[in-house]
Amino acid sequence: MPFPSDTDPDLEIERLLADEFTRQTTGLQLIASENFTSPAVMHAVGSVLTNKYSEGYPGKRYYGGNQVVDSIEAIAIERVKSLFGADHANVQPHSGANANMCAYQALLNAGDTVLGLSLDHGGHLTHGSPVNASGKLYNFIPYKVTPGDERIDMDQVRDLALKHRPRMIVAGTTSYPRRIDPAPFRAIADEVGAYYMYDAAHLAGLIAGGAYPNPVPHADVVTFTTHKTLRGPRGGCILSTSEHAAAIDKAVFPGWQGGPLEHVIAGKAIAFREAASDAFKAYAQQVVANASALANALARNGFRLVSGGTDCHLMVVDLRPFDAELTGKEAQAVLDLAGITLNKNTIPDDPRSPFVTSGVRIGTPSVTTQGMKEPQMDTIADLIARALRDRTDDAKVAAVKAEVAALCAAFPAYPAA
Ligand code: DSN
Repeated sequence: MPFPSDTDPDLEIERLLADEFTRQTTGLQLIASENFTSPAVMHAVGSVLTNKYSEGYPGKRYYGGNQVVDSIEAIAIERVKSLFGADHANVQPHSGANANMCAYQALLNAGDTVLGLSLDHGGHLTHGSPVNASGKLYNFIPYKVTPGDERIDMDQVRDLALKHRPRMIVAGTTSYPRRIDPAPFRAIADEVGAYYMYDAAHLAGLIAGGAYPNPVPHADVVTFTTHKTLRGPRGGCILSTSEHAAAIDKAVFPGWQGGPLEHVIAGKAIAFREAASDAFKAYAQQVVANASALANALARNGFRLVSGGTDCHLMVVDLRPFDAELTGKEAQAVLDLAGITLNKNTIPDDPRSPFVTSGVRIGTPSVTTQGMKEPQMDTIADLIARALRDRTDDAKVAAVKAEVAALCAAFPAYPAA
């Protein structure tokens, strides 16, 4: 087991850690933004680096004793620049949300106009949701997917850009299943004199593994999280052109953050090395192949896939054709009982509220890390359909849970544990 078991004297937290280890490894983890990071990454995140303060950047710190930390952060920076072909990298953002806010602070003034994909059409809170600081500090204009094909409409993006003359256009998604071509956003940004930021939080691992188009050659700034498809520790990162390097670094520290989490940065460095391997390339391709197989199998079971399918690691499933009464909220709760973890999700123009929803979002990064392939995706689709169809029958839901546990035992997330 990758966790020591005797470090909390009263064992209360240790017991809960063990419970969570059991939950993660005996159930199917289908949340599209989660993954199983490696024991090497967890070792770094649980290391003595958590004791160290290191405000500043390698070679320019405000505290002493940062010789080792400087080496670690410099390695992380070089590895991630090489991985994505970027001029500049800042590995200090504590999260993807922080990375986005730092990028805005670096390039925008309060009140500036920005285009971003609407949250309920697959964007992110930090792409201008009115309840988020991004929506309060900046004048976000949302673009949406087209009702007919449920894909981003580049004509609409261009029309909005010409009408509102934004200072920045944000591409990138959290629940959009289709491929985004990064080049047309650049062309529109150039046409109206806007910066182009790409939020690759969900897609970073697929991009690193060559399974999704790389926005780095096109965008001014690319932000991402390190813990989703990239399979690293929980955290954020910003890549940029050399032109914006100083502004980005200043926005992260002292702009938004204080002391960096160097234990997490060490974990990021390890994950960046892992993501540069041939094995990771094969992994990224398999994540996409598995998502496609799972989407097809769900469709065969009577579910509707938003946009008709997927080109990436996730799909958004409209539950209504399967069962008009079934909400995303109920599906999430029933599947939890069956050991299948996913999240309720709005579908475009959902008639139900975001707390109830008509859909669920499903992703394949975690099960692919476990070594599952297309045949197991057929099995997972069948298990989901059975649990939802028989949701009022406790014995049938329990039977699904037992099959889920058997499947996970055959594909352990941490074989050495
Ligand atoms: N919470 C993340 C997700 O699940 O997509 C986005 O921040």
